[in-house]
Amino acid sequence: MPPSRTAAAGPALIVVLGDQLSLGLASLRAADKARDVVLMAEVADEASYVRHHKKKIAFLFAAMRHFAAELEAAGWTVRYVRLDDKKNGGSFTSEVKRAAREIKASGIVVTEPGEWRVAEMIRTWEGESGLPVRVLPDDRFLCARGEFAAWAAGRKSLRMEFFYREMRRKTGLLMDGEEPEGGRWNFDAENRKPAKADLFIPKPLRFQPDNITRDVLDLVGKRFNNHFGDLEPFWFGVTRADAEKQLRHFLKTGLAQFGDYQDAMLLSEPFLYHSILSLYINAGLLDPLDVCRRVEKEYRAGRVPLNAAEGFIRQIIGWREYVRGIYWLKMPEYVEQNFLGATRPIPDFYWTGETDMACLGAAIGQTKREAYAHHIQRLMVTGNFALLAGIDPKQVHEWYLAVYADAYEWVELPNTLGMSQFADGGLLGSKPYAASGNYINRMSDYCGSCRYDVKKRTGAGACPFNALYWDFLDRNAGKLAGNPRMTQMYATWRKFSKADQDAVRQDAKAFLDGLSPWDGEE
Ligand code: FAD
Ligand code: DLZ
Ligand code: SF4
Repeated sequence: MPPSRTAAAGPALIVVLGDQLSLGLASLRAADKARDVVLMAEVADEASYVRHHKKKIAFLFAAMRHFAAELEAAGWTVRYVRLDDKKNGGSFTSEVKRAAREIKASGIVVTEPGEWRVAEMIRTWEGESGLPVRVLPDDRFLCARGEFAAWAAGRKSLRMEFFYREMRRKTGLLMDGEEPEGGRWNFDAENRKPAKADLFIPKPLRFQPDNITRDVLDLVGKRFNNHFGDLEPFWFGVTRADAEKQLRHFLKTGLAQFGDYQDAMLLSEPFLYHSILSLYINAGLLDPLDVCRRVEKEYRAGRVPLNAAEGFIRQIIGWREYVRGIYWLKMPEYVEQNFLGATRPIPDFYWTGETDMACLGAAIGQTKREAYAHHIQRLMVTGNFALLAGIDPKQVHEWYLAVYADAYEWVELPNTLGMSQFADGGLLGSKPYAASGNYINRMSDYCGSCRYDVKKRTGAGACPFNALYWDFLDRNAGKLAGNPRMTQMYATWRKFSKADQDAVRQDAKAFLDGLSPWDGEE
């Protein structure tokens, strides 16, 4: 139901945000197609509050324009504000006020946004417009915010694994009656294989930009030229139909191997067996539950193994839902957390990609080109380095929010600040994801082409991850040595000779002192 109104009242203004591109959106379901007006707006404030990757802005604007056309074709009246429209006031609030006034709206309806910042903005709309504002729950997620808060209440530990089991039971996905399919909830132990470049590895589909997308590419090229990343070649899908094609392509060519090689990294294969679906799911072009049901169907039909189907479904109904729950449970304080007291500015090479550490060069170079890196690159290369080097977690968060096409704060922040930087002191993970060069060498082919020697801990040419790893443990012993999951690592560190410990400290300090902080210019 739209806001209450009399027979003579004007239409409701239905605000659809850039990541709400779903035909079944709660606010559209609540609207009267014959009478209400949908507002979608490209606004400068949203495009520039962090320096979003050019491809991310282009993807979202092109997807928004195509979605508006899809709504119009389905009979909706859509008021679409382009970034370069002369009267565009540059913010959600200015555009909502202007539209409400011009259409003589009787009220405003919006589905709850993905970000705290935008939720705070929406709170002001009633005062700004003088109209009633209805905010509807975003039921594209499986677990409502209140449901997550109820699950979390009174628990000592909010581990994802227990939440995930609830979601399996709730959806019935991969269940065998009351029991998990295959007798276990989690088959991760089977998902740790390194990959070899001679495997057959599928490539994500590449979509040709149509005229609508070409217009957006011209606009982004002109207006956001100083933002991070390459705009072209632009090959992302921008419609529901494109996203559906990529989903089918993944089910057919990638899913079966997804589990086995989930943690692997290869120089020549940025996408490996990953789905490249997060940008479509997060923008609303694919429904997460539908994606999971289709994955289960592949397993039930005997076309993919259980470790692949379970691993994939866990990422969506487990991790994705869980991080969203944590975000809304803990914001706004969450973004300020800095458990390890890390204060070093982010090094310039995160923005320039210029580093002679081959692993970081590969992950950041690929991020610049594609606005994409897979989970282990984000967690164990760029994230691990920032953690070991003691980079300010807020700066790390702003980097991740800007550079990936799938990044919205509700999903990016808990992954970065919590999982990757341990800045929440262990809410998301029981120990920091800290690793030396040995892990990267085991899971990738990066080290072979690096000027550093991954086998060397200290001295000329030693892999920087090695001294940094031990120095990280040493620097943070007061906070981490009591962690039962780190006992083994601290025991090893204590066995180092005094001279070896000093060499680690000295090399780490020299390396960290040599980092150039980013000065705002690429
Ligand atoms: P696949 O590997 O094919 O996984 C399938 C799907 O599972 C993804 O499409 C995604 O919807 C979901 N998924 C997987 N892992 C996670 C996770 N940890 N949290 C939430 N959903 C997950 N994901 C984002 O969607 N947006 C972000 O801004 C984001 N920032 C991250 C920052 C850091 C530091 C880290 C470590 C992870 C981040 N992730 C983020 C999670 C994950 O890296 C991406 O979802 C994944 O790489 C997207 O690529 P894909 O679609 O090929 O995923
Ligand atoms: C990320 C983004 C960008 C770059 N631009 C817009 C925009 O112009 N219009 C819009 O409606 N949404 C945009 N977004 C997404 C929002 O910043 C925000 O992340 C979501 O609305 C979630 O609250
Ligand atoms: Fe990265 Fe060290 Fe391997 Fe070089 S040797 S690629 S810096 S892990």
